[in-house]
Amino acid sequence: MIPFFFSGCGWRPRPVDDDIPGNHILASQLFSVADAGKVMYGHQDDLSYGHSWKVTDWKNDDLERSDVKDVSGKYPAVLGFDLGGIEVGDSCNLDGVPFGLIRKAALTHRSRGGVVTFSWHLRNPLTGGNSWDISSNQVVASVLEGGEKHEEFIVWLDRLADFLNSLGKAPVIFRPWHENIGSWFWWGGNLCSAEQYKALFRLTRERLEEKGVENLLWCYSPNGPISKEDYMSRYPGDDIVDILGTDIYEYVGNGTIEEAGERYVAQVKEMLSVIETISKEKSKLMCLSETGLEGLVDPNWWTGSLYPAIEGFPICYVLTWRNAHDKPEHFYAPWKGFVHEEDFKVFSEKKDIVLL
Ligand code: BMA
Repeated sequence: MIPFFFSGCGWRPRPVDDDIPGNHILASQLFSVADAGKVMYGHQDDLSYGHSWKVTDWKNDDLERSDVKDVSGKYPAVLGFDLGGIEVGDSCNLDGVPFGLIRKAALTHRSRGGVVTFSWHLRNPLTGGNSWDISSNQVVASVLEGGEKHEEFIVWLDRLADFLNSLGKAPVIFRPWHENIGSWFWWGGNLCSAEQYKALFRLTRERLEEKGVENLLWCYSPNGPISKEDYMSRYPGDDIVDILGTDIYEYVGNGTIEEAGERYVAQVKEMLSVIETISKEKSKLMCLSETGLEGLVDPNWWTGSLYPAIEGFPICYVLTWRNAHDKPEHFYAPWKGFVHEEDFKVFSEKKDIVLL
């Protein structure tokens, strides 16, 4: 938990000794961004692949390619990666990205002045399936103390800890157990009790810290929009969470693109208003941890939906999801040659949007 004090112009980390921990520096960086009324733009997997390319020889690659940079001339300020697969000792994550590349990209991005965030779509320890395997509602129970998979799960956490420790002093935002009010992951709303969920989050933080992982900012990111009551119903605790986030996507469904855009703007505003209230009460950072419109089917999505949805909220960053290189329709950020180029450029040049 990072101690904070109110400086008059915003919440900032308390001054600490000469040897300031990396996560305090990162928190300070994020608070300064939000205090200045700015929002960092982020993109998942940005340096490892894009819409129609991927890094193949990562050890000899300077990681200078980025779909966002191809379009705007700048890297995203925030870079997201997923650690799903690290728990079982795989060499690549669930989307085929080598963990060596993830480490190199994270360190490269940090050295360029950017911020790194990790999500974790880990396997299902009870069934052997993936994160989306919700065939049992006993999975969370099984990994908690006294559960049949507890010991094995500790090994999973230790493998995660080894990877995080291999980043040295580079601080990152860690965002496990996300979208936990819905019921599509094995840690979801109908798959465990609130107490079990909170215990899972606490176990994760405590075990990582026991293994010497102290350079993280921990983000809680339920799916939105939900009420304040629902958001707080599974909140793991002020000593566990550093950043309040939420994941909200735009879906077109059976209606028109215009209706989807209006619905999305209303939902994001509603959710960010709820989180803003909590963040003020608790002196916590806030962000829009995942968002997007798959395939960007609205040509004005950046200036017509995303920007109006987040404008004026003190979020330190917004992250759009990945541009899959092997699924042509599965993309959430612009790429060179796509109709969105111009609209994204206008968005990226707004005075309150930060790229690198
Ligand atoms: C999902 C999709 C999947 C991917 C997963 C983890 O939203 O993009 O294809 O495997 O995230 O990155």
